[in-house]
Amino acid sequence: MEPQAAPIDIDRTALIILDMQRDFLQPGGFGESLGNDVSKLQRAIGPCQQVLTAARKVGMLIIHTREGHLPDLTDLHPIKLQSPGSDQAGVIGTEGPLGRIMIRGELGNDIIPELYPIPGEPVIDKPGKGSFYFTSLKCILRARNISTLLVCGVTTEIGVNSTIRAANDNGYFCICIGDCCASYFDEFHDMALKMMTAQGGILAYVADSKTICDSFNSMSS
Ligand code: C5J
Repeated sequence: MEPQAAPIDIDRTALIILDMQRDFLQPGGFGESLGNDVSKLQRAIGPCQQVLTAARKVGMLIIHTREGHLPDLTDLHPIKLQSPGSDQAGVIGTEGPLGRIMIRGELGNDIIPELYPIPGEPVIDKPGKGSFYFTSLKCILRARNISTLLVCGVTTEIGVNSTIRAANDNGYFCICIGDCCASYFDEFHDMALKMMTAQGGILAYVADSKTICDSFNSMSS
């Protein structure tokens, strides 16, 4: 773990698996519509599955998120829809092979089968990149007295980074599970992790899935 080892208190820790949706990970979704190579995100699936299985075994709070919008687009602000000059201009809400892009209830908006939530695991639908923006996340964390977040998912530099920055400002200690995150851009993934751990872990600590699983497994054995 970087910058140093930190103990994990299962009762006060939540695992957040961020936006592991078809829209980002599979052909025909939002990510590909922006010209990205979605195969670059596949590498996070296996490690996420291992952490998810180990977290379920120790009974930790597990939260899944999905980025998406209401079918009538009333929660989509014009900046996000149009982003003047960006590749994403006008894409959200249009029909694609996985249904309407980034719209709640559509196939593409849902979580990939490999990491599908089971009953009892909260699923947070969020209109923004970060997980605190207009969601009930803080409420759920407070109700369970959570102080530490294990964060993983896609993409490292956008959804994961936005969530960790807001979590840090809200007083949560974050550990990002590096190999459970992925980006369409290798250099952004690497730099996003570096930015978190710089200056003694100014935003978060970073660990790999093996370290996290070993720590869970030692608790459950
Ligand atoms: C993006 C995200 N990349 N959750 N969202 O638009 O990373």
